Amino acid sequence: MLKPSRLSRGLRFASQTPPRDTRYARINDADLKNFEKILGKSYVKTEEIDSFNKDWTKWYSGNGACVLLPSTSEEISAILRHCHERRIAVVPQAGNTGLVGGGIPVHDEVILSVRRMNREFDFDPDTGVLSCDVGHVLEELEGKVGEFGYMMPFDLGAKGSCLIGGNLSTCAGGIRLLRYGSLHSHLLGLRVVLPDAKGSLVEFGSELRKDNTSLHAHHLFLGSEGQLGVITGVKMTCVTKPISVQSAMLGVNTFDECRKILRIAKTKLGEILSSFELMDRETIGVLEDNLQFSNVIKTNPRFNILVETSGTNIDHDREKVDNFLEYCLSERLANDGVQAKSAEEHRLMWRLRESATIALTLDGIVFKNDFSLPLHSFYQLTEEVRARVGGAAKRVVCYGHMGDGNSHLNVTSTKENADRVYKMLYPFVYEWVVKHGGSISAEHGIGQLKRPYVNLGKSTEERNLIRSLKTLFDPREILNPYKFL
Ligand code: FAD
Ligand code: 2HG
Ligand code: ZN
Repeated sequence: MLKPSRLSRGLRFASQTPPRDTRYARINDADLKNFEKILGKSYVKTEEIDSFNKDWTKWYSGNGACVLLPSTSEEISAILRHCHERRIAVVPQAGNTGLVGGGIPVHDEVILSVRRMNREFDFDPDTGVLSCDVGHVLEELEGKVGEFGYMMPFDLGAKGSCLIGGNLSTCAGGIRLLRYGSLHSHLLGLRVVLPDAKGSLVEFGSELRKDNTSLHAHHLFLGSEGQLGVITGVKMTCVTKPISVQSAMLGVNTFDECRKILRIAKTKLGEILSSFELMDRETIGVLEDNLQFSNVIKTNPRFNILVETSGTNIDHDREKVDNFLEYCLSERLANDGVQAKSAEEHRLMWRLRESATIALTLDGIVFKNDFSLPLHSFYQLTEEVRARVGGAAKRVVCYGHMGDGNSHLNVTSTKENADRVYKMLYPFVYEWVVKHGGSISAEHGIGQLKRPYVNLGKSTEERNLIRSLKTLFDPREILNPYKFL
């Protein structure tokens, strides 16, 4: 018989864990034998699976007793057919870098990892269309399409570990969205296996840029967090790799000035603007304290803005960035401005922004947030939270993709204070965001973290329609249960 997992339940606030649904079968030896018949013995793991049962944040740990590692859509179809018949709950998992516990079992769901789904790779340099399996690591895809003079239309700090399947399932955002739009702008088609009686393998869309011959149903899977079907392949557009990438940092006194600078960046940098990121003073503080990094801007400004441009002409782009900086300084919107003059300086600027997530983990407990907010109230929430939690928290920091209105407000605390800080934060921040016209998930998703709050601001009609869609795709509700659908 299967041994129970030795993992602890991790840090989980009791109110967020729904009880195990007894409609789901517990897997037995006969199930394992069947999985072994489909995949071969080596790809049905029951030992040393703790890393699949624990998420990146270490907040969530499941008791999935078995990890399945298929390498083809047909194998996934056979697995889902069996799980449908036996009503076994399944959690799809990709690179396991998600920040909301979406790819981790809540109880004893089987973990279906797509890590081995990385055979197909096809790229058409004329159209820029990529067709591939979903188990490719984002950074590796970036390198592969790079050989043809293209790049992926999005980029994340987790690029070295996350897989394109996970990116699609979370509808990942990242630092290039301002320029290239969301994954919806690039998706052309998907291959999906449904958790129905047949384990149906469905090809949605095509590799054509323009194809209005059906409903664009594949878009439903973007951001569906593994609750509608298992995505096994994708067809999407890539973008041409810029010849010139320029970065600059500005030191700014007030958030109001940051907003003005964003508008100026849009007009003065225009078509070459590719990122507009924010880090407040406290974010720089955590980088200095926990990673011993030093800021590129030496005057310890209240806000740091990191601007990037991507274009085709180095001299032209540098001149544009120079003019933009000069304008911001002469208008006294910024106190400081530095343009990266070398690849090393560019790397140092981005290292600051991309290391914030890691630096915070060294504080102890981290309460992560991922809000879309109208710019006029973007930083107000951080200030209110700072006043609200007072000395109970270790740190309240705000960074994020300001150009897209996406704030990553993170609050850290000691283990002893965690419960207190949690209660001060939730549901206060979620209600605040909805009241101010924002969204409680700009890019990371709902997962386990935000599940109790997913209906905030949503109408009954919308919720009912979405429930019906779930039932249509997953009639026995076996795929990623206990999550938001
Ligand atoms: P996983 O974590 O394995 O899974 C994520 C979700 O997708 C789960 O619900 C899972 O069930 C589902 N899933 C996975 N594969 C499939 C599949 N084949 N079919 C159906 N469902 C599936 N996110 C951003 O949006 N922007 C950022 O800038 C960003 N930066 C990050 C920086 C760091 C340092 C870290 C650790 C994370 C960051 N993230 C960011 C969050 C995370 O990297 C993304 O959500 C990423 O898209 C998850 O990909 P993954 O392969 O790790 O997926
Ligand atoms: C980022 O933008 C990621 O760096 C992670 O989305 C955000 O650490 C976070 O909260
Ligand atoms: Zn982000």
